[in-house]
Amino acid sequence: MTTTRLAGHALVEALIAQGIDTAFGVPGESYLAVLDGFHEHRDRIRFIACRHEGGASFMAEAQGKLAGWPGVCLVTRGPGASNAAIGLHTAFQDSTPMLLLVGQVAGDQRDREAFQELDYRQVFGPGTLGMAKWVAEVQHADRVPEYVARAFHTAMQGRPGPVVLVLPEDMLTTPTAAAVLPRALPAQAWPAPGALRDLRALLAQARRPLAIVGGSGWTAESARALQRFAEAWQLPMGCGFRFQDTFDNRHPLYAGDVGIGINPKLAARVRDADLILAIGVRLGEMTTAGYSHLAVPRPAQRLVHLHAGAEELGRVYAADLLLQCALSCAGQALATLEPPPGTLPWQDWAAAAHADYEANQIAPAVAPLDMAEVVKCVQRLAPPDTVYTNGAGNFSAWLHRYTRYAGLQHHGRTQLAPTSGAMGYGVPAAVAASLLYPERTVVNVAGDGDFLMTGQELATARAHGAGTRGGRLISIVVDNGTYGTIRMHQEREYPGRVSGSELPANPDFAALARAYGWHAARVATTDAFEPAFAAALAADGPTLIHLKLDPDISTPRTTLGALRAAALKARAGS
Ligand SMILES: Cc1ncc(C[n+]2csc(CCOP(=O)(O)OP(=O)(O)O)c2C)c(N)n1
Repeated sequence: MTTTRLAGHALVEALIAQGIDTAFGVPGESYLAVLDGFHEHRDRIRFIACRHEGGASFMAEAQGKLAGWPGVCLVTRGPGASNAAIGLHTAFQDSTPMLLLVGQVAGDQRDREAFQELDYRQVFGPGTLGMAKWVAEVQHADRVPEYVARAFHTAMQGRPGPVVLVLPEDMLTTPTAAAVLPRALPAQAWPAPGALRDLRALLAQARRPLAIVGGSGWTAESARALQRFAEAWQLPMGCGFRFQDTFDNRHPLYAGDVGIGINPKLAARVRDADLILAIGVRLGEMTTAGYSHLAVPRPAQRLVHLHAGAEELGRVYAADLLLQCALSCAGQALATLEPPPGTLPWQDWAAAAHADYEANQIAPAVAPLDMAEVVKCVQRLAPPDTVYTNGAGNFSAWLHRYTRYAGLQHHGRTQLAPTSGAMGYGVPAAVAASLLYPERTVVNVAGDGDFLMTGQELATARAHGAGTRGGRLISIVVDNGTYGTIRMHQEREYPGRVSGSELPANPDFAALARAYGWHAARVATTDAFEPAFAAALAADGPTLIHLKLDPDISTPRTTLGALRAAALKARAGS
C-alpha cells in the first residue's frame, strides 16, 4: 500500500523509480510541491539549482547524452519555460532523451492568460519540426506515475528526444495514493533478417564503401560490436557531425569527422563512395554539407540508412535500403554479417582514408598562439576518459579537428557538443558532466561570445563542488573579440562590411572567473599554455584559462584577411 502524499511528492518518487538521482532547474512558485518532494527525498535525489533555465536545460540535455537515459530539467511557467527552450531544441535536434517538467497555472485559472500562462502544447508542439516528441499536461494527481513512465519510454524509444510534462499547480498539491511504476525499459528494434541479407549483398557489390556513424542510444557493447563489424569488413569509418566519439578516432579504419570543417579529402571520399552506410546518424544538413555531398532526395551513391526511428527512415533520403534498429543493438546486428572469403576489394581505399585523416592532423605552425597545439596539448596531458564540451563557434573547429575521441566502448560519450549549433552549450554541459562524474576530468572549450551566454553557471559549479572531487573542471575561453563565425560569413558574402559581429567590450575573463571562485590564468602564447593547463590539472577546484587569439585567425584553414581578399577578387572578376 502506498501512503497518501502530495502529487508533487509522487512526481519526485516517480523520477527516483526511473533511476534519476540528479535533476537540474530553476525554482518557481508554480511547483513548490515538487520542490518539497525533493526536500522530502533529499537522501535519494538532488535538485541542482542553476542560474538560468537555459543553463539548466543544457545540463539536463548533457545528462541525457552522457547517461543515455533522460536528463531531467524543472522550470516554472512562461518565463522559465521560454528560457529553457534552447536545451529542449538541442535535445530534439541531437536526438537526446530528456524530460522537461514545467509548472503551470492552476486548472481553475486556465485559458484566461493568467500570470505567466502559456499553452505548452502549442509552444513546444510535437511533430517532426517541433521541439519535443510529446507534450502533455497532467490533469489528475493519480495519473502522475503513468505520465512519468510514459515520458521515459517516449524519450528513449525509436529516435530518442525530449518530452515535456506540464504540471498544473493545483494538481501538484492534490493528495494521491498512486503507486509509482517500475523503471521503463525501452523496447529495442532489430532489423528484419531479409534486410540484413540485402545489406550483405550491397556490401559484397561495393568497391568504395564508406560508413558514417553517430546518433544517440549506443551502448558500449553495441559500439564494440560496431568496431568488430568495421574490422571484419575493413570499412573506412567516418563520424557524423558532433558524434565524433562514436568510433575510436585512433583506430586504423577511422577516416575523420563528417561535419563542418570536414577534411576536403574526406569530403571528396564521401562524394566518390559507391556505397554509404549511414549508421545511426540522421544525415542532417551539417553531416551532408547542406545536402550536397549526398544529394536529396536520391543520392548518387548507393545509400543504406540504419536508424532507430521509423519516422526518420525515408524522411529526407530515398535510400536503397532502410533498416530500423535501436542503436543499443545495431553493432550486434551488423556484426552478424559474415564478409566474403578472401581480400576485400577496397582495402587500399580504406587505408588511404585513414592516411588522409592522419595527414590532416598535421598543421602549419601559427604564432603567437597556435590553437592546434593548444588542443593537442590538452589531449596529451588530460586523462584518457576526459569529457570534452563545446558550444557553437569557429573555435570549436580546432577541437573537432585535433581531438582524437576514444570511441564509445572505452569511456562512453566523451564529446558533449550540440549538433543544433546552440551557443552557450559548453559551460553548462561541462558543469553537468563534472557533477555527474566527479572523478572524471571535464574540459570545456568556449568562444568569447559562446561563453558569455551561459557563463553564470560557473556559480552553479562552485556551489556544488564541481571539479573538487578527483576529476578536474577546466574551461578554456578563446577570446578573439568577435562573433568570429558570423564575421567569417560576412567577409565571404559582404567583404569589408563588418556589422554586428564585433565584441569590443569583453570582460577580463580570468578576473570574472576568479569572482566566481574559480582559479584562472591568462595565456597569449603557445608556450604559456602547457604550464597553465598543467596547473589547472593540479589545482584544487575548477579553473578557467583565458586565451587571447588574433581575430584574423578565422579557422584552422583560413584567415579573415584571406576570406575578404578572395571575396573582393571574386566580385571584381564577376
Ligand atoms: C544561441 C545562438 N545564437 C546565435 C547563433 C549564431 N552564431 C553561430 S556562431 C556565432 C558566433 C560565435 O562567436 P564566438 O563564441 O565568439 O566564437 P568564434 O566564432 O569567434 O570562434 C553566432 C552568433 C547560434 N549558433 N546560437
